[in-house]
Amino acid sequence: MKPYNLDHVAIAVRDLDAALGEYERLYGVRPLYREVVQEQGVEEAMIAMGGSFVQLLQPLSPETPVGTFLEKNGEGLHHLAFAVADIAIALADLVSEGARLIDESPRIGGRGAKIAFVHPKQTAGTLIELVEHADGP
Ligand code: CMX
Ligand code: CO
Repeated sequence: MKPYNLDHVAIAVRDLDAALGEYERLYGVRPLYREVVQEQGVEEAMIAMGGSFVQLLQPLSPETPVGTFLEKNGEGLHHLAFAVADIAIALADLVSEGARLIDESPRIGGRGAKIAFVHPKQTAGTLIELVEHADGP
């Protein structure tokens, strides 16, 4: 299932309004959309930057993945997301290569996309998300 295209770079933030304010003031960009994704325990905002996106993530509570991350590491890079045309094929391909999947089958993320995560310990401490967009890559 190649190629993998960079879809977004995700940053964990404590205060989404404040982070968006800084992005707008410094870089003149506003989010394409903001959405609460209960299943992932986040409120997210997606900022278009050329061909890919910056995703800002604020946890809905401390015991969510992003809440735990913030507690341990503070604000900063949380994951990279790679867009794929067919996430089921990509996951099967990764399993056959010995990938350490967090999600063996896809979950639903922002804007109805199918998403799945690969463990950060396998790729130089970087959490990887796969995304299959509902409206195509
Ligand atoms: N990037 C890099 N390393 C990370 C990490 C991240 N985002 N999150 C955790 N880790 C590291 C920790 O530092 C820890 O390392 P050490 O063992 O060296 O201390 C190790 O992974 C285990 O972390 P933990 O704090 O004990 O947390 P868990 O194992 O309970 O959970 C993870 C980690 C990655 C499995 C969990 O965060 C997860 O399932 N993430 C996927 C879902 C997610 O992140 N959703 C939010 C984004 C939604 C979206 O993009 O739409
Ligand atoms: Co993401």
